[in-house]
Amino acid sequence: MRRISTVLLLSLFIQIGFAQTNDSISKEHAVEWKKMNASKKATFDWFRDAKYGMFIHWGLYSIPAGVWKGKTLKEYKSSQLAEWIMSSAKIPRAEYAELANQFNPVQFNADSIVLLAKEAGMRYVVLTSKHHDGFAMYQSAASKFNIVDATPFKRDVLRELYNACKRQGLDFGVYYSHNIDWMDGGDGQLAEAIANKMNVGIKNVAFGANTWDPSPNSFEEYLQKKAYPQVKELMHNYPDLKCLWYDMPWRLKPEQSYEFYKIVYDIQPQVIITERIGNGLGDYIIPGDNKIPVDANGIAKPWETVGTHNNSWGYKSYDNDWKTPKEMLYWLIEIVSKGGNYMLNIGPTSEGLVTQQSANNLRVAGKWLKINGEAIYGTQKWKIMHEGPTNLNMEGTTARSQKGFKANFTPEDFWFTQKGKSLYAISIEKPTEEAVIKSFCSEIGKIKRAEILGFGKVKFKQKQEGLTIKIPKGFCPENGYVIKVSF
Ligand code: JFZ
Repeated sequence: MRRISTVLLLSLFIQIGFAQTNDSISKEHAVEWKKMNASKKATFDWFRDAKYGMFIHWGLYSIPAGVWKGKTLKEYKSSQLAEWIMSSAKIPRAEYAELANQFNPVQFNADSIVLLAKEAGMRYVVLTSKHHDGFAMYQSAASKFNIVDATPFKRDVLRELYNACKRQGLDFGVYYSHNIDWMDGGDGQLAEAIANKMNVGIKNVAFGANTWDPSPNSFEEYLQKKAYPQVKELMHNYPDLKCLWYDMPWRLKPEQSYEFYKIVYDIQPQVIITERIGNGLGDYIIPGDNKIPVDANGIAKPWETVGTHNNSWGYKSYDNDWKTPKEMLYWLIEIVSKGGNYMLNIGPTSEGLVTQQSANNLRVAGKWLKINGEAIYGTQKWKIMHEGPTNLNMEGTTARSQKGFKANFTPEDFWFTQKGKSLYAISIEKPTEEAVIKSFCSEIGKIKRAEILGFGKVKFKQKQEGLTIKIPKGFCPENGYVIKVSF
């Protein structure tokens, strides 16, 4: 069973790299794109400084929560992600749509979720405004299949989160599944892809398409009547967004990707767009889900790793493999030391609640950030990213769910960042009596001052072999600490 899902997911990952047709956008559009992309500098600067965000996957799939007709996703032998249940269990559209009648998350409170993000030390929030199931989590005039018109709840949760972010000083963006729409997306251009021989050498050309009960309309009709209008509504109705998280462009054509870029730009020119818009037209790179690039130096655009908190994006009732606070901190500092952003996901339940364990872990990591955030926010990568024996290769959601997260961090592990004239050495382990940071040897210049964040100035010796610091007696933080040095 495990075998099967590994193979499926592996082939999925391989295909995403080939997800585009061979042609590209017109020359005129390429020139236009460059101009639009270059005009977004202020948002890129914001993005690079913000570092840590909250992803929220929430929709009708939180009701089945990984179980359909008494069978878990495991038994459906396809994607194990809870938000993929409509596809994995091949649920007919009309039957899936009935979930809306039950969706009544009366315990949802936007302010407490945003407060949680804040306590976790996150600087921005991105909500799934519409996922692959086609259900909009906001009031949409373009499709009645939305939370206000189709549920007894009748509240626009996107609006509520948007407002709560404004009140509490966090930035906001939206995820929008532009290409995959199992409810209204027709065949997702599958027939055309086959006719154009896009399937040559590829195992599953139908990936992401609704093959079990596709809507009778054409994909073009879906674009014109639902997808483009919905993106326009989002841009008109929720001003000052930071980012638009398009996803899964498999089979999308270059000019279609371009249109998705342009309609956003025309209404909110500052919004930066994920690589997954397709066809190379993104403003920032997503190296993969739960995946940290081994070498980030070659990534020319800003980038963001997105991570699940357990091993699913949407709420999955039987997955309690939560990242511990230390694991979260590891992901964050490894990513930040390589110059990227980390957006960590929560998947609220169908009542609108965040699992207790998930919230607790986020808050513990947030406490660390309260003290040590100076070494994270607004920093840049240094010429050295890490020293010490720990060397993990974070290869994606499936790998983590199957192998688990096994790491023995040591007091010799340090990750580095820089800001102005200061360097930061970040540890996530309890210190021993003495800290030795080899990369801070005399060669890098004379260190004038050393300090432990949240503690104060400390004595140090800088030699050819590195910097040695006596750790103050009784200083023993469970999840590590930061040494700041200035020149
Ligand atoms: C996509 C979605 O299908 C999924 O439900 C979730 O929303 C996630 C954030 O994004 O899944 C992907 C997309 C791309 C890769 C992996 C999973 N990839 O490129 O490795």
